[in-house]
Amino acid sequence: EGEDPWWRSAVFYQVYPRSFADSDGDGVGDLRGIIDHLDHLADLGVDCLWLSPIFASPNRDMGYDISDYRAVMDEMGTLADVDDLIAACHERGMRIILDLVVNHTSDEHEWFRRAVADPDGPYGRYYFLEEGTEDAPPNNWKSFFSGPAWRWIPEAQRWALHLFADSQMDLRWDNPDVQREVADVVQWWLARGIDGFRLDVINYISKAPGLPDGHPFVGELLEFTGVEHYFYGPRLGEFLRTLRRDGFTRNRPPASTPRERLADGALAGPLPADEVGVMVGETPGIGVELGRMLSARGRDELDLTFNFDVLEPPGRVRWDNYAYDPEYLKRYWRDYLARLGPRDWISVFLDNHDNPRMLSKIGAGREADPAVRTAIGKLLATLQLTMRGTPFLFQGQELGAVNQEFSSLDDLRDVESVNRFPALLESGMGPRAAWAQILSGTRDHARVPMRWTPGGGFTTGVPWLAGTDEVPGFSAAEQAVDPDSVYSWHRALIALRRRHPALTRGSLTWVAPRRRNYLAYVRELDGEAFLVECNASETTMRRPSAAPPAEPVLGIRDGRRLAPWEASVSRVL
Ligand code: TEU
Repeated sequence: EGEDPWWRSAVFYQVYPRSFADSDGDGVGDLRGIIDHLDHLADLGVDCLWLSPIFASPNRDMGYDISDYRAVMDEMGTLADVDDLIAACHERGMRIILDLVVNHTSDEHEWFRRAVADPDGPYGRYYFLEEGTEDAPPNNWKSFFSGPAWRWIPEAQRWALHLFADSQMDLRWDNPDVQREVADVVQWWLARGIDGFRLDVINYISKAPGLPDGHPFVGELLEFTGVEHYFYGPRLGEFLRTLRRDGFTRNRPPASTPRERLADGALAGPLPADEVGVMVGETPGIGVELGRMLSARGRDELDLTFNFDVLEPPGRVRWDNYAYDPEYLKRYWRDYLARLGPRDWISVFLDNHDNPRMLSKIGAGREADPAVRTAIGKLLATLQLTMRGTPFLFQGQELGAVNQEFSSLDDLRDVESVNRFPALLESGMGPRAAWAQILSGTRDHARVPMRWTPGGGFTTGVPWLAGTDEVPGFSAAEQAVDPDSVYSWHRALIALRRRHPALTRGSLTWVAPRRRNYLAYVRELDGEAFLVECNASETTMRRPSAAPPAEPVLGIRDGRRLAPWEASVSRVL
């Protein structure tokens, strides 16, 4: 692999299993459903699937609250189904990674039950079980899902830390037993044949010793109080290196520190051949510099990170209703590419299961016109699949999926939204303003079932969460046979990437970056160059003279103008 590990040129595709395909009519997506639809993904050209959690879970946070890391969630199938899915992926030349949620476990995990039963015993040290009295939590940290980050556990007469829902108990990583348990889970799954893990909120696992109070935030960022004490904790790098060595490496190499390997001259060389699992970090809030450090070659921490700054321009939060300015996309990408070194790499994403659809944020209502919706869907695909970095598509992006028209809280299932609405009312906000926030930001926009057929096709039963989008033309069945669809565009782009390494490994040079709403760059490698050109606006644009002469490969190319929302890839002459 060396300088060019497989995941650098791969296209990843995130499956949200609960909402992908339901094979048995219980309204919840399952592993058989994924297997039945693998050809959709193979046909699209996907290289690696990432499955959101499929492990046993009471589903307070839809699988991000795991009660057994070695068992499959009842509604989703069995271990034998996972084995079949792994085999079915590998048969098609695809890889598969799972979601490792180990900042916390469900309060129904055996470890937590034992901890509560005997807080002074060995399992008591798996969690943050702090002594105290019921009226005074150990510090002022807030939970991301509203309220304090502490829950009083009467049976144990202790406080338990939970950065997320009050049933998601934070694990104590400074306990070597916890590190060993997690490494064992990783080894167990690698032995079953998976190709790595996406590691949930992995930058939160090292908490500042003594758990000091956070400096309080005000207003919208209230839920972040305490974040400075765990978002890049003092032992984070060490925990990750240990996890890589004991979990992700099949044949444990002789212990050596990065410094020793540097002395060996090994840092400049290929990664050890026994490295088996890719480590994709979900890393909220780390920014470019820390992200770069966490995934730097030879530091042996993460392989890829997610930088969430792309999701909202400064001054905006997910709960705001606003039109996302595509100029910001350009500014964001220019800025981070300028700060990454030639050996650095990052993941490139626009959608996931925690956010409203980027297509709708940019469309800001204009995507109600199916032609505009298609055009913006193609434009975003063009940028994401030709940007420098590893693209992570989220299910539905290839179909031009948009936000939903939920009408009340009863339509929603996400714990974050369900908790947040009453918390906003309690803070003095009126019900209308509170609902407007939820409607802008709810994670359920992205979690509605895939539209396989015009009528749905996700389940024969009642879906666990209902989608409201019924616009004709945007189901998988319709798009697969339409050469002008968002799906066909994705497929053509991915095929092009495969054939031309300039689009993956090539250099990237911006063209006329100061031209507003014009997002264009040249990707070049070994004498082959492609021009990517987008008009991210609803008005016709004159083509800048700085664009090099080129012939279109994907899309049409009028010599003088770019149509509204037009995107194209051309070969530079
Ligand atoms: O998300 C972590 C995270 O920081 C956020 O995206 C979070 O969901 C929200 O934006 C806070 O306001 C990961 C998972 O992707 C998410 O689904 C889980 O709920 C969360 O961790 C807890 O496991």
